This record gives sequence, structure tokens and C-alpha cells, in this order.
Amino acid sequence: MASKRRPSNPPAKGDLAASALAATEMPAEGLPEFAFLGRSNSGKSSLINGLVGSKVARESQTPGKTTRLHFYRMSEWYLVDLPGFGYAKRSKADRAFFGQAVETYLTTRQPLLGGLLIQDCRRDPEEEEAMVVQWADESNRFLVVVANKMDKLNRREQGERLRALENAYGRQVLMVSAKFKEGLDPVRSAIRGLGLRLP
Ligand SMILES: Nc1nc2c(ncn2[C@@H]2O[C@H](COP(=O)(O)OP(=O)(O)OP(=O)(O)O)[C@@H](O)[C@H]2O)c(=O)[nH]1
Ligand SMILES: [Mg+2]
Repeated sequence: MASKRRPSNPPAKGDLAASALAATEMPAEGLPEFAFLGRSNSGKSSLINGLVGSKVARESQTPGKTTRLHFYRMSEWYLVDLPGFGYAKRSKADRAFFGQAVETYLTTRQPLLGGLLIQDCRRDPEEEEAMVVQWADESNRFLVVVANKMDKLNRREQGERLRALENAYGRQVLMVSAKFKEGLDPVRSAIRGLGLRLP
């Protein structure tokens, strides 16, 4: 019978390499990392799956499901799915802890090149999104801003929301539908521009 064991060196693209809260649980090889940030339910995991081309990240039916930092092994880098911020139903103590794990990761993690901030295109950026932009500016890290769920709007509304969001962020915003895999090429190009290979 064929062995079910997959070769572990190197792991297949998109393999979950670590599910971590503390730095000691994170990959230690020092490979570049690129993080997906955004409010809970904004579509981080769905976008990751769309970009990687297979179902690697777990998509939630219940918001706030991604509670740890998930490290997915890509070719010579790690894609990091972060717990969503702004999820109100969790206890205060938990929220502080998850918030703390993400904050420590963002501010101290050496191999972190930058991130992708994803938000629902129907919403305006709020304090959390502003904090992510500030983090990227202050720590000199690359940031791509993505507005997801464009399939919820008609073409005219899409144009209006794109203008409003680019105005609010003062930078380029990429409109996508993670669900229908629309608008993903510019997102891929931005990530590849960092020298990170995608399938
Ligand atoms: N209509 C539509 N729904 C989407 C899209 N992207 C994601 N969703 C839905 O939104 C919900 C949340 O998606 P996830 O990818 O799990 O969101 P997440 O940001 O990873 O959420 P957390 O892990 O809880 O932080 C799921 O029900 C998805 O099916 C999209 O482009 N269009
Ligand atoms: Mg998720």
C-alpha cells in the first residue's frame, strides 16, 4: 500500500507549518514572511485560498475562528494568516491576548516583510485599519490594501467604493472578490514584487 506520509523536506506548498501564539512556536529558519491582516470575517482565509489555488486556510462560518497565527509554507517563504481583529464576542481577556500576540508579532518579527490588509469594500476603514497603515509606515514594511466582497456591489457601486476607499486610505486599493476569484492578479503581482513566489 502506498505510504500516506508526505515528504517533509521541503513541505508541499501551502502546508500548515505552525499554528502559533508565542514566538517559540513560530518557524525558526528565518524565511521571509508575509502576513494577512484584517477584521474578522473580512475574507483573509478566503483570499489566501484564492491566491494559493487550493484550500489551505480554514474559512469561517463563525467569525473569529482563526485564533492563532497560522504559518503556511510557500516556496521559500511563509504566508501568515493572522487572527481577525475587531471581533466583539470573545471575552475581554481573550481579545487582549490575541491582540497582544498579533501586536508582538507585527512589531518584533524579524523575517516579516510586510502584509496585506483586507477589508469589506462596503465598509469604511476604522481605527484598526488605520493602526495597520500606521504600523506599516512606521516599521517601513510593505502594505497592500485590498477591498474584498466586490461581488456584493454592482459595477457603479464598485467604482464609487473604490474612489471612497482610496481617498480614505490615501493609497492604492485593490478591489477583489475572494469568493469568485476576481481581481486577484494585481494582488499576486504585488506579492510577487516582493520576490515571493506564488503557485
Ligand atoms: N460574497 C462574498 N463572501 C465572501 C468573500 N470572501 C469571503 N467571504 C465570506 O465571508 C466569510 C468570512 O470569510 P473568511 O475567509 O473566513 O474570513 P476571515 O477574515 O478569514 O475571518 P476570521 O478567520 O474569522 O478572521 C465566509 O463566510 C466567506 O465565505 C467574497 O469575496 N464575497
Ligand atoms: Mg480566517
